[in-house]
Amino acid sequence: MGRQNGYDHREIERRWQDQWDEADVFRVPDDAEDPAYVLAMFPYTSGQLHMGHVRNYAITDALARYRRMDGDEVLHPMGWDSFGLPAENAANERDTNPREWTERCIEQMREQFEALGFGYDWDREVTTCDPDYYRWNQWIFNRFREAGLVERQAATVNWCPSCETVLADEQVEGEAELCWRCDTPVEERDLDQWFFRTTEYADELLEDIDELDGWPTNVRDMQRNWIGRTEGAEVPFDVETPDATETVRAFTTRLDTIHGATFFALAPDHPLAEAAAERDDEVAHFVEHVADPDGDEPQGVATDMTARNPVTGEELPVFVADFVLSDIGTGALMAVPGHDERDHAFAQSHDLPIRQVIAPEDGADTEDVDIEAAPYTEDGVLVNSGEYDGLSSEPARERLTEEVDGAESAVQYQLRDWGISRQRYWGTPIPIVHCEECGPVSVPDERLPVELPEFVHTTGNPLDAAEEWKHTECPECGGPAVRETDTMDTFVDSSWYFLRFTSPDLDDAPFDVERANDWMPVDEYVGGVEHAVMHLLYSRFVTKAFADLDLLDHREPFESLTTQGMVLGEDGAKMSKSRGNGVSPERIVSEYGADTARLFVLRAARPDKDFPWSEEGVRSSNSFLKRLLEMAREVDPDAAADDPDDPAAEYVAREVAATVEAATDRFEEMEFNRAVQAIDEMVSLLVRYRDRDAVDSGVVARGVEVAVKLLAPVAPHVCEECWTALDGEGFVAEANWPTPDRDVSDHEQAVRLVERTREDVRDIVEVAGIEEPTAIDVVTAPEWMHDALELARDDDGDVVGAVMSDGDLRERGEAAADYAKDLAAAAPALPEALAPDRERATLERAAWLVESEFDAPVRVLAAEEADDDLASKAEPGRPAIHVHEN
Ligand code: ANZ
Ligand code: ZN
Repeated sequence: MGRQNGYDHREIERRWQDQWDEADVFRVPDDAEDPAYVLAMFPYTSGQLHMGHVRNYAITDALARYRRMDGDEVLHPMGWDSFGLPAENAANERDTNPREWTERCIEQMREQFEALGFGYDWDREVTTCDPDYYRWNQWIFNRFREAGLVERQAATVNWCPSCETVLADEQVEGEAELCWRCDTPVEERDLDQWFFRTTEYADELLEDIDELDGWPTNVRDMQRNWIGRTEGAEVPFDVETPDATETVRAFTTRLDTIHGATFFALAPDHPLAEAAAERDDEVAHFVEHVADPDGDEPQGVATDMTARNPVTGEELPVFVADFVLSDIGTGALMAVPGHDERDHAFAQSHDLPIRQVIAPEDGADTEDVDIEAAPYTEDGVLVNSGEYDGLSSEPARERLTEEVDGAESAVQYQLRDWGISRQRYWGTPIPIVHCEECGPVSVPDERLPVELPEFVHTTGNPLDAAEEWKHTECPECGGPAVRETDTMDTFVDSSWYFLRFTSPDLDDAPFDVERANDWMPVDEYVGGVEHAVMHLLYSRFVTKAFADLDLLDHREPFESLTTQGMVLGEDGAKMSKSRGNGVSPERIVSEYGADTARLFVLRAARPDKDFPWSEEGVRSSNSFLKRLLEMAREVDPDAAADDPDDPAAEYVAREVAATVEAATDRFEEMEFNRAVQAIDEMVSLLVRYRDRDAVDSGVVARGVEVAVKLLAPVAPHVCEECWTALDGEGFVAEANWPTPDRDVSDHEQAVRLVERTREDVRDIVEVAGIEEPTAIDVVTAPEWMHDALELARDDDGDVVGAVMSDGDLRERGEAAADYAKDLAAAAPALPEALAPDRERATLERAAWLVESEFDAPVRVLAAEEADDDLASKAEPGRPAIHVHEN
């Protein structure tokens, strides 16, 4: 069957997969001596791999296999991110339950992974929906709660009044915000929700980004923005209510504008706003019905309170306004319509004064700015600000922070605590029991896991409907109590799974502290950029919290991060069902084999770049593999390859050594595309060399062996097959990574010399219209020119002087003087040239390439051996050439 493609990929691939498995090639001991941890973001269990997955997992597999051959003990595990809403939806659509559905998906995906030949240590498989895994989410919840990192707060959620349930954001459809099940308009509700206090770590999460130099810049920037630290000040305002004077602090980034404050505003749920609502129906109505911070027009309502500006002593009206958010700063602000957009809009709609207190730095003329028409929001120079007039914004802020009574510098973060409550079935039950007497009580560790009850099809949260499960007794007082029916956000599962892989079967702790310390941090983490913020930030938070709980010595989980680019459709657009430009991994694997699929996705581009699918590229990857296998089957594996006398053989041997070096560097950088390119070029050279008359078969055998080893991380099955043909011992997957068997430090210069010489020959043949060259002379420059070049290169001023101050060179007379002038003209960009003997040896070794191209014998001559006219045209790095013809 698969034979039509040159080799029976199906048979070969299955056979090697079985053999790796039997020989435990990818098992890694717990206590490795040279631990390397290579990890791909584990997949959500949708049941289907797409090309993006193939690429993601081919990247880490190639890296892991390379590191293993290079001597590391590599942890390269795989698991399943298997909780989440889609399983629940699928179960509802299909009359099954989320667990069965998920298990089927896992089976399918594991088979697909195996068919692709990914080398995972399956003994370490981790499945987040297993009670053996999620009990540790609960254990972690308990530890975090003890450490004060868990909080229960009211939060606004989507509520469908008809289904009587909370909806996830993705269950609210369209502009009209309708329930996905019953099309009822969704309402907002404040419910008590559980939070992990990520904000406790805001500073450290931000600061440590600076040290993540193995991470892409854009991801680091996205994390910085997400945390969103702003510096400012908090200032106390005395607020007069009908009953008392209260001090309310306001956060501001623009203390320099305080003379321009013309009103004061409170968030609708600020305690003083709520108190005002009790006194005033209009305020009450606004607080309950109107407040909508998403609306465009800022809205608000006046109150019976005033606030005293601590600098000017002015009485300012106090409003309750929807654009003041309760979880930013203090939930209260001083409004400066002259210099802030929202305050300006609000002032215009409520007919409040707009005052300019900042003028542009240059000009400093208030008349340049029409403050009624639009706010001036830049920094500038203070005006209308009493004794502060004339100061620039920045120093004014500093002085005011010092001089205003009770003012203090303050920072404000955009980062919020992590709301982990989900009103859904398919997740980790939050281990809390609500007791009327004791309030929310943690389920003690020894009663974990709190397992999910049986799934029932219902409109609301199935946990709410699980009456028997729900009613329990209070762990503290033994009285009747009700279980928490919220489950955890699935990002909790993925925030620490990389630790579980280090001791997956441990049953008295989530992970073994010592093992985790050994393996962590993950050396290379590879996944989609869509996780730049949430997953990666949560994982960093959890790692830091564990470190503070003495569960880990590391404070960052991922040393290096690669976000892989997309595999686009053949039309260059994102693969999608609607465009019909998708390519199924299953078809490619069955038509061409796993090795071809892997080779294609790795050679197409660097891991972080997008690239379009190309069936042509797939076919050419496939022929490359066929050719390698044919060569491996052809060569004589016993031929020795030590020191060939033939210069051509030596040329090839050097190219092989240089390829080893180049490909190794590329593997280190994960530039698999460039590694493959180097291997590809070397194989082409081997083919050309093999087809000559006189061949050193030892050199060819060594070259093929090297190609097979270098390609083994990318196309492992074919390479095992080649390895067997080469009489290799054991698996190529376990063979030693090759090292260069020759010094190739001058390889780059040698390549440049040979390339240039070949081009010069081509030019001469073409320009002179030579049809049948009979012989080609290549004449290298005399030694003294090399000396002159060296002197010129070492000198950084007077090149001619430097060259002519040398006695031997002076004796050369006019020839030396002319060359010195040429050098001076070209300086300082003087090329490095090989030493004369190396130059000749290099050309002699490469002569066969020229001979086979022009079908004429090549002589490499020293200047002294050639006629003067020709010799005088030679320069170091650029031999003179004469092409003879009949
Ligand atoms: C006076 C002022 C004058 C402000 C001015 C800005 C410009 P960023 O920079 O986004 O962090 N603010 C304070 N508390 C707020 C809250 N709870 N809800 C909404 N806005 C609030 O925002 C800081 C600025 O947002 C603060 O600086 C404050 O307005 C407002 F010409 O104070 B500013
Ligand atoms: Zn109780």
